[in-house]
Amino acid sequence: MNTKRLSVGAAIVKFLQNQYIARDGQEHRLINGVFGIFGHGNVTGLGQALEEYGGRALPYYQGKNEQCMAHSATAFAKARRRLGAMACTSSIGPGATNMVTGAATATVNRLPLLLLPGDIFASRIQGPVLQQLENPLTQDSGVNDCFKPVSKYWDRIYRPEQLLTALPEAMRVLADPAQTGTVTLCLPQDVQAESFDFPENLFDKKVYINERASVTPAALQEAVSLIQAAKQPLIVAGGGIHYSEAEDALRHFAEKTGIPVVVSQAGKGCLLERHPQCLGSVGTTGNLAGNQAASDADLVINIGTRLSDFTTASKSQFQNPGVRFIAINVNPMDAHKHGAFPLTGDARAVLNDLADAVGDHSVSHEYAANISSWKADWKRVHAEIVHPEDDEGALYQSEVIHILNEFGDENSTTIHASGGVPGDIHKLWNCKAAMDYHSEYGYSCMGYEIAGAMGVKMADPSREVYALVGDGSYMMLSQDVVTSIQEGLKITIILLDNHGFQCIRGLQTSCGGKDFGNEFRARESESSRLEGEFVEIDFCANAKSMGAAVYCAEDEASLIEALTKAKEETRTTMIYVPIRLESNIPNYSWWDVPISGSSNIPAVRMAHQNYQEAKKKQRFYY
Ligand SMILES: Cc1ncc(C[n+]2csc(CCOP(=O)(O)OP(=O)(O)O)c2C)c(N)n1
Ligand SMILES: [Mg+2]
Repeated sequence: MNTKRLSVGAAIVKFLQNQYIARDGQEHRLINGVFGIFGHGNVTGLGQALEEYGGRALPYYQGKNEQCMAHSATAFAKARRRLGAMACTSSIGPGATNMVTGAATATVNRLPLLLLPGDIFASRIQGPVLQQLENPLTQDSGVNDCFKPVSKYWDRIYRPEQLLTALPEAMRVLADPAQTGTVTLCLPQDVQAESFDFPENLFDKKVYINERASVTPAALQEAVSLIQAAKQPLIVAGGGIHYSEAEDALRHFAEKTGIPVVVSQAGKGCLLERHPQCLGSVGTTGNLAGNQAASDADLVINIGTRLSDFTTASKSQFQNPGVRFIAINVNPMDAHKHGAFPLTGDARAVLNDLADAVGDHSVSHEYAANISSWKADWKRVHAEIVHPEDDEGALYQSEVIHILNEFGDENSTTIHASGGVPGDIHKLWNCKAAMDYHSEYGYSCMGYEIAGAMGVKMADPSREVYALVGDGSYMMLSQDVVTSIQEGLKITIILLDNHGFQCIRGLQTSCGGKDFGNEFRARESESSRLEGEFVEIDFCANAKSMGAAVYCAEDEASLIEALTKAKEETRTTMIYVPIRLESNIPNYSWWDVPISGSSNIPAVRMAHQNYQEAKKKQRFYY
């Protein structure tokens, strides 16, 4: 066996440079670069190896916060439809644990992310290294064990030769659409610098082939029987359709059968809202039409969705007493949810086969007429929301979303993740292209927006990328403005200032609670609560100090002007928009948020009663 003597760090770099993923005959690089922040736990190991061997084949991108690195990498993978990922290297201790939130974000969203946190010495002779957490029970434990529950594959490399089995496992999991998520390879700092005679074929080009698996004819036939028996079938389209590039297959199947389509957050854009059969968003943040269809449906075909509580309105959305489910999903866990008849396979492959198998079956004229009329109802309400009569004063968030929606085109992508934006935008946004809406709503992680926007721009530099971010989320993580300037990755940040965590305040007060702890107000001496004046935050100066171009917008005209100027800018730009504290969008569904039944506050007790009543609509499907 021919061997090559390399350090562990160098072997990892050389290995990653030769990993590919292929689908439909097209090859893509699996690992497209490494984000990193160095410390003693990686600078002389993997860091040195990246300097010596990385080059253009595995470029290094300097992070500013390890959590952000993971978010950028995750957004990159989402924008590449899982046909490409990034790695992140950190030092030991805090650098590593800063990535735990990012790891969970990727795994929850079923997106590939490779983490290479530094780890404490394998040899242990030097005693507790700086930043080591000691455990009196065992020395075989450390902070990197925190990655286990948030990873789809986790390993710690105590000896160089363990790479021979760990690296292929890591790649297999990253490249597998049913398994993918965060892969964590913990790298003790001494092992990173150790040398070994690695077999040369470890560095051969390797292609992981993403086969489009379908299901048996018998399974298709069973699904067809369920479809033929249904009077009001409905498709719930999720992100898996994007990952499978199955948008055309979905449209074809829907048009052939007349079955309407509603979309989860990740499923936005699978069928554009302008299509007569697309009823838009469903569930807790669903719109009038989508939720009407979902409430009545007697057969729900879930495609590429993990059925989060927002999609199912905490299992209260599907109210037809006889409702049955079919699920098309690469992931068996998702395919079996809600007692569905499972079609475990690739969305495009299964949809195409199902379209053939279903023959010329189509929904009734009566149902088709209902679909059109629900859609028309929502169109009217949508217009009222985005053009409010009461247009004095600051813009509503709904107006900002609509103006951006109108301004953008097929080549722009808008990113959102947390705060009040996801609920509003899920209802209001009319997609112009499959990938113009990027939602991280699996983990709804504050701080994802700016880092994520940068990842999307890296994945496709030709796109105009917008981050819709609340003032709270901006304060949590905004330092990647600097990274975006450093890398020449222009993004446009739209900062929605409403003086605080307003969507949570809205939830609090709608549940009978008193206004408490959510707004950015000064502490008042008398009540000793945060009830004083709003604290003044100069967000424009903040963004400017990091190198961004900055515009302010207060009304429709100035927002359109700012968006026009921002589009002409070549560097990262922030548009600061003060918005109203309150929302003008009605709710068409429910979300399970428990409320105390023994509070002394009458409004809370009343809200508890309403909660108990609403909970009766919660169903168990098996
Ligand atoms: C990391 C993280 N911490 C806490 C939360 C809970 N949370 C959800 S929305 C929100 C408030 C967000 O404030 P802001 O970004 O200003 O948006 P707004 O609610 O004002 O629309 C909080 C604290 C979260 N989603 N993520
Ligand atoms: Mg806010």
